Amino acid sequence: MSRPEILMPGRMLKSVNDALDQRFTVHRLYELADREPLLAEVAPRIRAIACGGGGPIIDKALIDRLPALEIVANFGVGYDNVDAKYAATKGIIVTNTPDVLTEEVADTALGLLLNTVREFPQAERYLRAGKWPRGPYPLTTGTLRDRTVGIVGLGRIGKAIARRLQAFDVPVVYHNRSPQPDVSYRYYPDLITMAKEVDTIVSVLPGGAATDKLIGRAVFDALGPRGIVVNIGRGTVVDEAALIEALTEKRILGAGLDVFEKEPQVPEALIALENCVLLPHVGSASLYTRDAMGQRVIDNLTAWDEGKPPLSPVGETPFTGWKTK
Ligand code: 8YV
Repeated sequence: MSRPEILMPGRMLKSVNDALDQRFTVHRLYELADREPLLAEVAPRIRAIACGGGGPIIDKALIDRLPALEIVANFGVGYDNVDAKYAATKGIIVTNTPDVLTEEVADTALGLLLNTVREFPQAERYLRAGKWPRGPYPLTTGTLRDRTVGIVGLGRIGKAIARRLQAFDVPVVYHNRSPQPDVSYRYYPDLITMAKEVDTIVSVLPGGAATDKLIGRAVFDALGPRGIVVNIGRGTVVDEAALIEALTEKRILGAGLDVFEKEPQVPEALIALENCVLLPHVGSASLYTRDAMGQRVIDNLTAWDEGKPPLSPVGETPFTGWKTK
């Protein structure tokens, strides 16, 4: 029997490439200056896609070109790069990589929050610039000691962040579309109401139309001049232009961002600001965790190849059986 043919539109980890090559015929679009001839030739035979955030979008147009497609295995817990709703209408299963990155991303969130509040990157720049002998780094206005953190999007990662904050003795509340049954943190159905009552927001929300620019001017003004905003979810959730204004006018105290609206582009205006800490989307970016995420992609595709249920189908495409098996 011939090996199943799968499409890899963007670059993926070596471990993923090696494992997939052993089992499948992999067509790598990113290696080509013009992807069209190969895509046109292989499209009718493609039964799976292996992809990830930062690579080409798996949209309706691409899905429509692949009539034999059964599974889209995404590297990443977020899958705003895949039109999962449309895939569902075609009986295609989309999988992601939850759980294996939860603790890593929560670690990053705490690091980013501390760095933002206590200005550690700025203090380090001060030392490296040789300024310490001329006097100590100024005392920071911000501290975690008098803060209450409102988590926006209390899912698996949000809960791991909340657990860490509890260990830091920092009170936690949250805003979600619906309350979570397994936690005792105070729930706010309304984001602005929560923002008025806390001084710190950590967003873990996924991207997509439902969350687009949810955190904007109204939220910043509700937080007020002590306000800190940390975003570890998706950049599109924060209105970047409004954030730049709020930071420039000191209507909030600071921001810590691991994600941006148009990655890898980061607005110059943001880079120029001292009251924010900026990371190049490294929330899950350790070898340890990225390998585990890669293994999950491999496991989902292997399960499909063996006719078994996928390990982690996304909510839009619950598994009820494979299209052709
Ligand atoms: C990855 C992420 O950086 O899992 C996610 O949703 O944002 C990150 O862990 C991203 O998926 C890389 O492709």
